[in-house]
Amino acid sequence: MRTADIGLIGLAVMGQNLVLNMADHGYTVAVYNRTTARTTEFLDGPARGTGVIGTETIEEFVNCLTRPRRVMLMVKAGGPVDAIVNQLVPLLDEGDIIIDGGNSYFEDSIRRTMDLKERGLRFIGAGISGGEEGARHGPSIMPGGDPGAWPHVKGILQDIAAKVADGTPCCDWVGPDGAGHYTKMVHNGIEYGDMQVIAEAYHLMKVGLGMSHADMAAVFRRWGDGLLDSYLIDITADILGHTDEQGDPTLEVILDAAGQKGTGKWTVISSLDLGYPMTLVAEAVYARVVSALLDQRIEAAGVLGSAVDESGVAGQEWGDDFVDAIHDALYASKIVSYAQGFMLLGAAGGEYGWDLDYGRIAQLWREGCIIRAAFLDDITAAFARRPDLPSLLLDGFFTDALRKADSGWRRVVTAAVGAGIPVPAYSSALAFYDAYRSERLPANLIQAQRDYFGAHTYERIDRPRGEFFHTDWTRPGGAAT
Ligand code: NBP
Repeated sequence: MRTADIGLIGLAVMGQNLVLNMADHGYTVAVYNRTTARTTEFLDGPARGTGVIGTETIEEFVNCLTRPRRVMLMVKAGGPVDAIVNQLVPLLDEGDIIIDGGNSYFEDSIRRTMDLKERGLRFIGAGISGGEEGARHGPSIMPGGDPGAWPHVKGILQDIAAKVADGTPCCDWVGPDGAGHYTKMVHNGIEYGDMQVIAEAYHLMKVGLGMSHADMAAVFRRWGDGLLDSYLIDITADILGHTDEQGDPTLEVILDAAGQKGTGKWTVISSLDLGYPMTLVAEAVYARVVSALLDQRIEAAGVLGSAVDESGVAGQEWGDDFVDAIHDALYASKIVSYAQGFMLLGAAGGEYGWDLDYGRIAQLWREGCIIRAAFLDDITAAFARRPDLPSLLLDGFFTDALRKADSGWRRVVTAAVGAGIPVPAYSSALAFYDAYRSERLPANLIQAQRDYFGAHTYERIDRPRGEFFHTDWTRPGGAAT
């Protein structure tokens, strides 16, 4: 019987492409899929001639793996992962390894690492990004889980991962239990933010400045050669330049109701749980939610009247260099978004006991994944300068970048508000930036109100932290206690 270096379960789009990627790198892969027809189609189609071993039962699959067995799951996240794990457990031996490469919720990965450890098995929750193309030719891989498993899968996962220019793989050990899937979740949250800041630029150029699609595509191409050099900017230029058979922009026939699969929402929920601001990603998630209220929006546009004049009239006052100001608003907002993302990773590291290497995480995202961007090198450099940097906004490079972008950013938000063009990501990022750099905020009033109606007490600026006071607010000069 032929033996396989690794086995993969789940032959949908991601699984098939990862198998072909592994085969390209000289690994023999055994495959199993719940629906056998899919396995047969794969073996007769894309996998023909690759040496991939097809199996029809999970027992046959397990029996052809070299030890310790390495089983990668690429099935739908949630129940299907537990279903397959439960089928595998009785068939595996001590020390065997299960790698979940799907978009699993990090708390499930924490649970699975513990449960499988108790059964003598080793679990890895590996976030994988890059979609079909990444899976086939080199994704970003963020593995976490049982550290004892890592040496046994490191070679394969780093071989199939994307590489940065110097050959460093976009795959490295992130940390224990759920750390890999948490990092992937934050990656996806940031992806929501990146997409929204680009969408706002398009909206301002289209309905504010009345620019043609060819001109907008050219702007995004130019931006892609500069500070904003990234995959999402490049594909946006392609999308804006795409026309149908009649020569009309394809983009404009696409219904403006955005979908989502939930990882952005998970990121925001975690940020609320940990008490850390993820305001830009939250706005990006809500922007999709608002877009999906299509029927209500159409009714409201009739009743309330849309503020947006699509003729480009709004932008007549905005000045010739307004496109440069949009660039600055986008760049500054992106800096805020990543600063928030890394602050959240820091908070999660503290909460869950993960010793995360933030500079290395930025490099895991440098190639292969959807948020890949030159900008990530600046983040790695910032954490090299100061590994315990509390926020990217405190690093000199980003401080300078924000100072330079400041006036354009404010100009864009002000103009957009004046014209009734929603820019939730740019404006919330600006609000966060202004709050973050304020020595004093009006939270003293919030504390006073809380104390007034609920006797929640407050701390004083002239006394050490941790001493709490209460005022009887209904009596003039009421006693402080
Ligand atoms: P899907 O998420 O669409 O999952 C389909 C696979 O899950 C099929 O192989 C299916 O088997 C299997 N499956 C299901 Br559904 N329920 C099962 C069960 N109870 N027991 C066994 N197998 C079951 O596939 P995908 O789009 O390739 O994504 C795989 C994972 O990778 C997901 O977690 C996804 O979120 C993640 N991911 C996807 C992308 C992407 O671009 N698509 C990118 C990054 C990460 P069947 O053939 O018998 O129905």
